[in-house]
Amino acid sequence: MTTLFISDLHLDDRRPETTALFLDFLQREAPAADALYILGDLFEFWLGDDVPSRCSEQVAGALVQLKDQGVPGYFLHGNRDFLLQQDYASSAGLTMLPEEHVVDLYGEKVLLMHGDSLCTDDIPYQQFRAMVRNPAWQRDFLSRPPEERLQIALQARDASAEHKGNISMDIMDVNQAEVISAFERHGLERLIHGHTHRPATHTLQVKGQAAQRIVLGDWYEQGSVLRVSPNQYELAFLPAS
Ligand SMILES: [Mn+2]
Repeated sequence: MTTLFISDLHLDDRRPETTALFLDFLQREAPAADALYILGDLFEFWLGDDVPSRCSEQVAGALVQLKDQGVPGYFLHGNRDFLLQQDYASSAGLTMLPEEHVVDLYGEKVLLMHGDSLCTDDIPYQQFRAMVRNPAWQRDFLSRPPEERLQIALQARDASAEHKGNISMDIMDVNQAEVISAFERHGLERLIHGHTHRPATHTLQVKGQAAQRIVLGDWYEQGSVLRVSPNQYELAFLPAS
């Protein structure tokens, strides 16, 4: 009995080795799991469900195959693939989750999120997030020709890379008050998220109770997975072959 959690794969046709590592994971490890949760940034960017890439098609095929083997897949948006919609999710057999989702893991309720909404010290990013999460902005973006969408996405990514290079590491991490407020909002003692690319298990106090925040790692240099079984949480790396 194991449930798998991953995030921040940032799949991109320019890095086929990461797609290969993920497809290998889907074939070797995932079929024995109870479920697979993808907590955002599965893809490096997403121009719309009508603009497929080689990796998005490969991944959809592999996830459908996994579902046929009896392992359901769940997806919630990251800050890179927030435009992924129902058409692609259906083609991949994925169930879409809201940005904060509570899952029952072997009797314990656990909060899942991507994690970018916790990084409230990064004000320019939060402004960008509010803009691109606006349905009117999304409708306008998706109505543009794919080539134009690509240009906008590349510009946004370059601006983000420049911005990340210019601000301190502390700002890119979660805001502690925001973390506590997420725990309190849901009345839970465990949170799993990604986004910060700082895989770790943090213990903290929320209203005098011990709480745990588990951060998934990214897949740039190697894979990262959280394996949850009754009474055990194992955060592990998947070596690139
Ligand atoms: Mn992210």
